[in-house]
Amino acid sequence: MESVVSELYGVQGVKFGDFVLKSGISSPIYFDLRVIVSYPTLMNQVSDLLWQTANKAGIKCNSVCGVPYTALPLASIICSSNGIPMLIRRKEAKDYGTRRLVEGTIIPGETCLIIEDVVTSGSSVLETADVLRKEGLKVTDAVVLLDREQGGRARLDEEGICLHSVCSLSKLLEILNDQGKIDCDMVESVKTFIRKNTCPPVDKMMNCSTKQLNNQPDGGTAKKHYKEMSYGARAQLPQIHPITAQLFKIMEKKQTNLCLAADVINSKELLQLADSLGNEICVLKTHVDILNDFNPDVFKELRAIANRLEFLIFEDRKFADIGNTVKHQYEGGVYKIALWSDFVNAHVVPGPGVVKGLKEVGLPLNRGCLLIAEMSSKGSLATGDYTKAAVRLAEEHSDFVIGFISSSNISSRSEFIHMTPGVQMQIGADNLDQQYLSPEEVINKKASDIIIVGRGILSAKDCVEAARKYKKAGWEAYLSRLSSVNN
Ligand code: S5P
Repeated sequence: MESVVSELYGVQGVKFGDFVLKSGISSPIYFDLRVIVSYPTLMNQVSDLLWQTANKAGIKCNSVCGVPYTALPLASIICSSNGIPMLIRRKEAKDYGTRRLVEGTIIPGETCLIIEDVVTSGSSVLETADVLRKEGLKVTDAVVLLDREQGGRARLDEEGICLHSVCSLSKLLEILNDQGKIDCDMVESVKTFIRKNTCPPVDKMMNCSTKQLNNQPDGGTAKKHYKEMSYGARAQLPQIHPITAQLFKIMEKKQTNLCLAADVINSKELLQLADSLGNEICVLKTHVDILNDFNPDVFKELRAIANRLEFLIFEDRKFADIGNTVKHQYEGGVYKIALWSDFVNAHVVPGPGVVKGLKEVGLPLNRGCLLIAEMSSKGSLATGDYTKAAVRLAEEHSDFVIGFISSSNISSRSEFIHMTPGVQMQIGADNLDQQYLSPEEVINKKASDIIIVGRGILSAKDCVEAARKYKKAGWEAYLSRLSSVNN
């Protein structure tokens, strides 16, 4: 193993320095094991070690599946050298209609062994296990080249998966230190980083205070997920999209989970609302196409207010066309939405193309997108399998999709945000089939994250006072949700 560790260091599969992770956290160590595909001898050695580890543990399996993408070629080598059937998990379904997520012959009831390169929180292994289990396969073990010792083992254990690692991070540090490749200061700095960034087991997390949870980077991606986690803690999750992280931080700092649906038809009124209610909200939602007097300067001003008062802008465009069309609708036309809107939303009815099209424009600009998984209007067709398909689509495009428009919490992944429209203090309906739930119902009972309020605020005599009332009600519902599950 020593020689493999040395080789990994030599090909820069493991690097030391100052790296900013996707979550924004600064790390002294970085793994990029994708590079090993360029070194066939090393690939064979790593595959060999993985298989030896499985054998030593006495694992019996009918097939092997590598977590995409880095572990795919490792699984291929293992299967080919040892005569074992392989399964390939697709990250993206080939066709949305038939949705084959696993390629290969699946015999329900058989056992499949998962192979992975690096385990941190365990979420990638769990995702693959979920997909395999949904196909009727048993998943009881996973073999990994490197365990970063950040809580992944305990989390997988809770999900009935035993993790076997070829090497732990502590062992890797020891080997590289013995070989004189890193000094003792670096070893300490990495160990300190790991200590501070370890996910606690779920049972311990249940006893954590909100403050403790805020310091945990990955406390809630496990079974007891974000119902128990503070917004601040979720901002630190390793897989979090930068927009969602920013949003959670704003929510925690301003103590608000209120989004204003600024459904006004006059630009001046829109800017005045943004200015006077900006302190109370985390998001301002626009419908740019209802403005009678749109001009691009309005959105320059709106952006300036958003930056000053710290809220995000969400253009509720509800894209619903083929990828090529939505790309133009998002980027161009009169409104140039991608220029000023932090995130947008899309219907999933066209299939993955709508997300792919929007992503081409939004990803380079660091924008995000919500998928409309449910609607607040009476008789909505977005229910059942349609809602589930939206969740799957979000999971397949989590580099761009930040969450959902939904009436409740519909995904187990803590990095997704849920925003719920149809909120007023009084449960009821309008005369055009809009249906209303209370902030308490939406945030505490249904475990959504953000209430979207339009006329509840806009029709009030004093909009600022009404916004404060909704802000308080939404925040109190959130606090009582946290305390009811963490006590
Ligand atoms: O299902 C939905 C989705 C959305 S985004 N139901 C909704 O009402 N919305 C939007 O939320 C709608 O377009 C409007 O801007 C806002 C609700 O406004 P209210 O006045 O009924 O609170």
